[in-house]
Amino acid sequence: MKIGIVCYPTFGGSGVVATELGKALANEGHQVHFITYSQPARLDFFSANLFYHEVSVRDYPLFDYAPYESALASKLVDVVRFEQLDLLHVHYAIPHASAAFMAKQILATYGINIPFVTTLHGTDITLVGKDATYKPVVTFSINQSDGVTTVSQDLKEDTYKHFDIKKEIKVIPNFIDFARFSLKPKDHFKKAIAPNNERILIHTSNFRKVKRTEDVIKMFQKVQERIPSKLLMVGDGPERTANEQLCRELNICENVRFLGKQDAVEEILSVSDLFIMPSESESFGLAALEAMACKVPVITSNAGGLPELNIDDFCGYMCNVGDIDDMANKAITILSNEDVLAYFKENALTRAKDFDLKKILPMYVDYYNEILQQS
Ligand code: GMT
Repeated sequence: MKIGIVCYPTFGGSGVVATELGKALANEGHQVHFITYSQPARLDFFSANLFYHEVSVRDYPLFDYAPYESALASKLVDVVRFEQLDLLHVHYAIPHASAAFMAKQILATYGINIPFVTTLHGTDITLVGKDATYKPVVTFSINQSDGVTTVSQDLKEDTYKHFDIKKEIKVIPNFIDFARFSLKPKDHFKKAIAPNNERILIHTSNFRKVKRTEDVIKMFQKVQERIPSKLLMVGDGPERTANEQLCRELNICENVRFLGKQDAVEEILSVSDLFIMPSESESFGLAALEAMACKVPVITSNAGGLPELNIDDFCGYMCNVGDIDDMANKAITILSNEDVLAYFKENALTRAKDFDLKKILPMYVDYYNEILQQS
């Protein structure tokens, strides 16, 4: 197959899933064309089956806001025509699904029928898409998609609840590539971070409000009072400065390190004992899955699709959103006994294996074939 992939080429979860999916499809012999405004973060190598087409937006003094959606639709028309693509797969509804719809209409005037699949990732539905500013366009472009997938059953139900959707939605969960995410021998990291063999807790995210990073710090403050421990905060975003300030107020700075964005997150996860994800809303929780693949148990909220990933009292625990005391108590349960910790670590890996790329990739390929047959 010749597949065009459209995504946000940033560090966000939807861009990561799109890029990893494209790489895996290319490995299987499909030809994959990424069409984005910059090179996706994890696509910095050569592969015979991978192509990158940059969408450049012309600036003009008249524009307060450059019309990215029109530039993307025009680029899609160009790439589909000249690379003879079979199918487009757009990740994140806004503005990718509506740009694909526009491109499809234009291509029809050339006698070309190109089906497009839209994958909804979470905030395109739960936060941004629901907003009246975008809702009519999101509803229309989902209904016009030839195929629609969500990354969890919960997101599927949310989509039907908040939008007037006539299309059947297929659930295809996030996946993990064990070739990259697995326990790495990084003992020297561990010694540097926790010289006295303290437990290491970790959080990775884009530090937006929805991630409730403040809860991570507040629960950690309680944990470190009972168990010698360190906290690693990986990533960057709007809440980081306030979080650093909170650490000063709580007088725990010597036990907390803000590492910023990290490429080799699997190496840092490999020295960690517990991953914390207290999100207000989370359609799947890819970052938690990455941790589990590196044998790190997780404490998550029970929001959104997290119960479809985290099994309570097996690979970690789930707590109500904002229940910092419960999160701290459960963390102490996992961390205070060597055997208990080993049990949860083993189970984290066992659960992650349910989302092995090798199991999930065929679901996408089968779905593409189904859509191609219908159109
Ligand atoms: O988590 C983020 O803030 C990034 C966001 C995105 O769209 O880039 O991630 C969403 O998509 C991921 C991949 O499908 C999911 O694993 C995340 O749970 C989801 N984030 C939210 O729903 C908040």
